[in-house]
Amino acid sequence: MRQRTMGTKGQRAWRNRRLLMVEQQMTDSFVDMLLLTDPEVLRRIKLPPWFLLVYDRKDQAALTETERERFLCAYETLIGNGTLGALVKIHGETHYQHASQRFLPWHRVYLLILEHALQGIHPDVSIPYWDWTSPGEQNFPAWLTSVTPTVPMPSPMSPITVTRSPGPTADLATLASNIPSVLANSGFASFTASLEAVHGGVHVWVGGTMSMIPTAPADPIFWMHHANIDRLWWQWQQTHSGVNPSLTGSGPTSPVMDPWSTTEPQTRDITAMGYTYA
Ligand SMILES: [Cu+2]
Repeated sequence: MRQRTMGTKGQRAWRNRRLLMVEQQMTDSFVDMLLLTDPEVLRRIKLPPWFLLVYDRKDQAALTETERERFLCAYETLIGNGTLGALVKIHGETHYQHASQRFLPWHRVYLLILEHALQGIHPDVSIPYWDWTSPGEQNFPAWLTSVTPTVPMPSPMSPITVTRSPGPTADLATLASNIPSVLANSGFASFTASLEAVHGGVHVWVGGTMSMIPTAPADPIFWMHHANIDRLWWQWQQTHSGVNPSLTGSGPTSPVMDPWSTTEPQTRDITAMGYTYA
């Protein structure tokens, strides 16, 4: 959806996004430069339709052939230029991004960083979500089975070659059958803990590279799986407004999503972060 004239919400979204990008020092691409432009200026100039202020993340099963190709092209470019390896390395470090209330906000920031990098290659690309809660998607996406890249890692780490050993459909269906009760949790602590547990089950179901924390993000399915987790959080947020992580300390309870300076309150509204789920 193109938003040429922004209301208060649009203005707030733009300001929040600009803050995020300045903090994350993500201003090296021209897409980012455009996103940082004052909305009043953007309103006056003509831009092609791919320049979206709030873009959609789409169901991977609904992507066109061209959308698949452009996603994979951008992903492979980031493998080649070292961006992906650097992000994989961060996931293997201790940022208390698992088994804590940081899990959802931390991965929300993490995905956005990859997504902006992808958009630096192809501005119309976003991270598709793999909706394994849908019976039609309870298998490994066929268009990705032959995508098993080797990801160079920052020295002195060895490159990671993606492998998988997906389990049976019935096991993925069993994992997915937990989601209604996960979404029925009314407190954030119980919601995130149960969602993280199901999420871990899907990592193990895919197997290989995805089953280990230090290697998982090398597999493109990692990002699509996490986009689905992020989407489920977003879905839960619709009916639990104001129910947020309780992060006030340091380490596992820090509100700062290190190694970035984005804080948990900045991750609460995905449209303010520039995206939504289709
Ligand atoms: Cu994960």
